[in-house]
Amino acid sequence: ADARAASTRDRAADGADPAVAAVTSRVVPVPASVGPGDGAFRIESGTAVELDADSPAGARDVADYAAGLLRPATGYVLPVVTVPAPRGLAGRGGTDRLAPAADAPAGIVLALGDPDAGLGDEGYQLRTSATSVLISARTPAGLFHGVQTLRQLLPAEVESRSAVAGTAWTVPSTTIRDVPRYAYRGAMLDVARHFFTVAQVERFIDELALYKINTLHLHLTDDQGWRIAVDSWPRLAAYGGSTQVGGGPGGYYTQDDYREIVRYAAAHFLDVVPEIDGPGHTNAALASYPALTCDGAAPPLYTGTAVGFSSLCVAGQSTYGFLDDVIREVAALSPGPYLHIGGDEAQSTSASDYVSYVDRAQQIVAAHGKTVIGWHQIVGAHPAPGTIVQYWGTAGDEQDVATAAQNGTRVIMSPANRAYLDMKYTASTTLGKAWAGYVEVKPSYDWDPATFVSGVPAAAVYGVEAPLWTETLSTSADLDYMAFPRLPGIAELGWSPADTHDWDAYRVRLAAQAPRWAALGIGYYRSPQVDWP
Ligand code: TNX
Repeated sequence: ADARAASTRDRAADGADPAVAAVTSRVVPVPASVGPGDGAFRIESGTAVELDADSPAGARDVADYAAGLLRPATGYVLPVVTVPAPRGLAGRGGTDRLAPAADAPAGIVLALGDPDAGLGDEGYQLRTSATSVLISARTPAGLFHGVQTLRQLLPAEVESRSAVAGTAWTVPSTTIRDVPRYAYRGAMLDVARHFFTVAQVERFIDELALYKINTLHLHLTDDQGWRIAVDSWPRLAAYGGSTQVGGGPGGYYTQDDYREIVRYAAAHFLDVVPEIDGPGHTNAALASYPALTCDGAAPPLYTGTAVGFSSLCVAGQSTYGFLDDVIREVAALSPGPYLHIGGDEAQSTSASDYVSYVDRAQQIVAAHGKTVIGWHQIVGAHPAPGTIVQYWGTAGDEQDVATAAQNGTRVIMSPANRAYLDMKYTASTTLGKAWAGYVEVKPSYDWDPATFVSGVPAAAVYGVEAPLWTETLSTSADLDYMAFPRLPGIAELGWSPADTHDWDAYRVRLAAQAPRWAALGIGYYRSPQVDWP
């Protein structure tokens, strides 16, 4: 019954263990290891969410979050209660004491501690008994991920925002020990081609958190719009943010708006990675400040969908002052470690200007205390120690990326023919693009980040990211339709151990998510590759 004795795949493969199947047939990403529990737990009207009285604020926040998730559908009070330390939870984090003390209220118990010293920054254990479900972790992030698993172990109606009568809120009997495969598990939202409001971004964050994604990459600037207020260059947002693809009004985030996105993301244990793309994809900036162009003439704002036509004047007098100001202000708004410098499709920049821009941008980002991420073309410059590149090719044979990775550059995997959420599913998908081919659900899941690019050592792969470009997408319903059902598959590639990878098993638990999406109001593509309920 030791969860560590066998991997999820071993247990699922023997097929004989219904306790394990109760988890592996429902939870995405599938947990690293699953075993039987000490009893099924049922949330009742008197259930409390418990934590140690001396728990830090981060753990209390997760307890409040968990109670807030479960209250609407259950209609229960679900008070968050603290247990005095002497009777407290420290011992419950251990592997031997599973159940709360006999006099403790039955409950959902959140315990900070590292029962086996292996849960790391994001791992957790979840153990059920007839009287409790105990989630233990070394960090609040781990507790939060454990709560997402608990959520998926409950009936899908738990996602309803109004009380649901007649449902037994039962968690199957299980013991789970779960740690992520990769530290970086991202999704990108392009808010430049179409602008998305703070509320729309927060809805997207909710969806990412459910699948244990820990990074939101925001593509903040492009030819069609500049979406973040920069106090030292105010026309970037005020003018450069005033339209979007198709000519709509566009928009931008004030610095307070952006802080709110960062706060909301942090409350869901996601970091925000801001991207300031350059030297290409910069028409909105050039239109706002003619001093950034080589001929001193501002181009008009752009509302089409072509790429590769714009470039900052790399040798121009204003360019690096502009870049330093922008990076300084954006870095100051960003508690996370990363800042993305773009670097893709610079087809209107000479090769030598490109190298000088990327090298200088890396220095500026470092001077403002952040680690650089850039699209993988930046390997053509001189990746600084620590720089991370984001691979968005399709072939997997890019020798320059392999060489950089062998020399220490880390790689985030976003192969466009697998991980791009804006690719059409089939020829009849009305939204999206098809330059990397059609990407049905199976190919989007059925690849290995560790081996996709030949010559990139597995240890150089830092994680995965699913980019959502928005030339063709302008509403939350559009985003949902392209992200679901592919986003959960990329999330599973990022979280679950490689040896759990199995399309036939995955498609079963993916199908089990559909009622949850229905309750959450997420419209999705009903791929014929999945037997939807
Ligand atoms: C390529 S991916 C781009 C974007 C487009 C996207 C559309 C990348 C780094 N650049 O500018 O929006 O394709 O799929």
